[in-house]
Amino acid sequence: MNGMKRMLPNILVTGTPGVGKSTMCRIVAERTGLTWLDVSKLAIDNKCLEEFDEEYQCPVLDEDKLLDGMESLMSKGGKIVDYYGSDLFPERWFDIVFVLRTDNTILYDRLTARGYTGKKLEDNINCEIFQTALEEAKESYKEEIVHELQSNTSADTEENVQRIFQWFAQWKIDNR
Ligand code: DAT
Repeated sequence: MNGMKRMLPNILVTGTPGVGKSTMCRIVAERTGLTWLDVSKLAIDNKCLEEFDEEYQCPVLDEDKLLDGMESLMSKGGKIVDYYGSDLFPERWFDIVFVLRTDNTILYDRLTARGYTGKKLEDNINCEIFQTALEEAKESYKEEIVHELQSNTSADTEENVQRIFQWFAQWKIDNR
């Protein structure tokens, strides 16, 4: 941790687009006072998106620029980071990692409602089927800090928020 202990923990919330990361992070941020960092939005705001990738129908991310911009925020602690990927971040940034999961048929409807079609829709559904986000998180962080959470219903979201809130409360007791 750079030799410096954080006053508050950093949490990573990852998973395929549409699984409910931002929905859950918004509520966790409200209840804990942690600052929600939506990395996709941060990349736009910090002008980290470059030329357009025709195959994937999305802009190319300047990772170094993004990470440089995030470093000072993350070293202060107290962030809940929301991103579909997890292998680009330094391992030392996070105290715990949650991977949200959604049943394929439910995710299909959510992404369709969001306007996803064709290859983009298919690729994202395949990522969920092959649990790409979970595997990536397990390869990038210690397995014991990586936790899978179901996110099919609003009751699931509430349960997940409760669980994170409990973990946060315990972290503060253990680290005071
Ligand atoms: P993400 O940030 O992972 O892309 P989101 O939070 O924008 O996902 O959610 C996508 C849509 O699904 C949005 O319309 C809210 C809805 N949603 C999110 N989590 C849900 C849940 N656990 N149960 C039902 N709907 C959910």
